[in-house]
Amino acid sequence: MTVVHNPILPGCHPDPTICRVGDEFYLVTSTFEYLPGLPVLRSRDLVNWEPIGHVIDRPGMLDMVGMRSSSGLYAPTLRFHEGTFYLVCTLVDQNDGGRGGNFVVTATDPAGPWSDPIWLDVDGIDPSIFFDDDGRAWMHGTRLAREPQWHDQTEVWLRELDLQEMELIGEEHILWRGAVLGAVWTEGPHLYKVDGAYVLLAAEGGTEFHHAISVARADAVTGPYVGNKANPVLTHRHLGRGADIIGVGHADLVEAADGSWWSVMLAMRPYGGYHYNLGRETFLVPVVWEDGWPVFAPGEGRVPLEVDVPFAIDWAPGATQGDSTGIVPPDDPRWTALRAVPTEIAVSSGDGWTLPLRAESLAEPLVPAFLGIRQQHVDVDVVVALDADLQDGEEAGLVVRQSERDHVRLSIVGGSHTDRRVSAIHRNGDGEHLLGEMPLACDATDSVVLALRIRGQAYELCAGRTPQELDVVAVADGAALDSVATGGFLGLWLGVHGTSNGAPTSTELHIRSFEYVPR
Ligand code: 6LW
Repeated sequence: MTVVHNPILPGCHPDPTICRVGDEFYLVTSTFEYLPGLPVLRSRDLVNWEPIGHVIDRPGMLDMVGMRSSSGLYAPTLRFHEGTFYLVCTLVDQNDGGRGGNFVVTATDPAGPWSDPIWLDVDGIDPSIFFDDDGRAWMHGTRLAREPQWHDQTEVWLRELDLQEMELIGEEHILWRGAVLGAVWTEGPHLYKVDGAYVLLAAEGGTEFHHAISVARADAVTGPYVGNKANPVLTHRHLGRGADIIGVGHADLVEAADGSWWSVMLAMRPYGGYHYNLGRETFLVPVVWEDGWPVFAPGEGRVPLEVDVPFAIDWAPGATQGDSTGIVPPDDPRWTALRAVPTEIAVSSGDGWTLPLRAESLAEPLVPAFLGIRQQHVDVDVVVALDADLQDGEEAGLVVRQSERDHVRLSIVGGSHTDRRVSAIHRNGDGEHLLGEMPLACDATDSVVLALRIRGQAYELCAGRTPQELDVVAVADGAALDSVATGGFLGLWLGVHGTSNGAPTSTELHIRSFEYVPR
């Protein structure tokens, strides 16, 4: 018996989907505007997860340029059928630029390569796919209800998917509009067949404080679906904003080889007030079936901080699970870029990267010169050694990123030797505010060390010549950066950026090393 600590995937890992093939479980989460997108993790025991690849991992698979933050890759569903992995997902363009939509990709090896996306002619989000005993594939998902009486409400639709032509066929069925009267945003639906009955799991209440999991059942896949009297079967909304875990919802179910059932779901851990800078994280919860209905966390009724997993050998979480400390080398799967894969904009070099500056800035929904990883710990130090021979008007440095509108930069600015300095800037939608500044008494080609000392909501921004001689330039308020404060769906990313602010440039930023040290 091994005790596993929740969340199993700390940091921004929302909308988990899981399936099992033989002895192995596979899990994928949403990644929005970050690429590579949709990380695939493998586990033999539900406890230790090894990153094996990404579904969206090569240039040209998707065009996300221009899609603003919290657009991009939303909730996926992963399933396996007769030798093929199927992943269905939505590319959301919040600017409504006419791009995106629901797509399916396939692979024989979940580590990749995955096929190019095949677009499906259906609107809405959160697609899922269910294979019936007779081999028929049924797609379902959520979208705004069409009938006026359901104005502003979502509904779960179902249609058959022709696996040969990869297109939706036959009649559409509306399965579900939520369990609780007045509840909003029925979403994240998943269908299963358990003991001969069709079981529909869906989230409702919205992916924030009122999030909840409900379940309905039918004798035919097309319905009618009848809700469980115990709905919502799992939520933390009644525990109040002071609870250690909130926002429980968007769950998927899996049966282990020993016949036990488990659920992965998203939830948040607020701290420093009602803020969750780490974003929506992935949690594991045991499930039993009683009278044909799933019971989540039986006997407890809430997401436990510790879960006993009888078949787990050992609890030895890896880097993706937040158990790594020190230099993050270029081949570490935690690295992401914005709307491009890291190797499209940077070249690995020793322990770090060479990142050519780009004219695009962090304020635009384009492809800026940015490389970053998720903040996975409440208390963490990030130390980077950089050098860049910057020209006037250029800047390069550390970033705490929520979005184009909301981020904090600690940038080296000033091309000429004499006014070279480090500026701490908070961009909060309406404008930029200088948090602090410090002169840099060194040659333009000398290395500079920039550091973040994050302790709860205090983000101390430091600079100096060596990690041993750092001065505090400013302290940023993390509570202004999480999605409670800013809107959107994301946790914070910590990274490095460089921009010429619109001018042509040939400047290269050398990231000698990027250290991430949980405290
Ligand atoms: C996702 C929706 C949700 O599509 O948030 O928690 C949205 N649920 O199902 C973005 O992650």
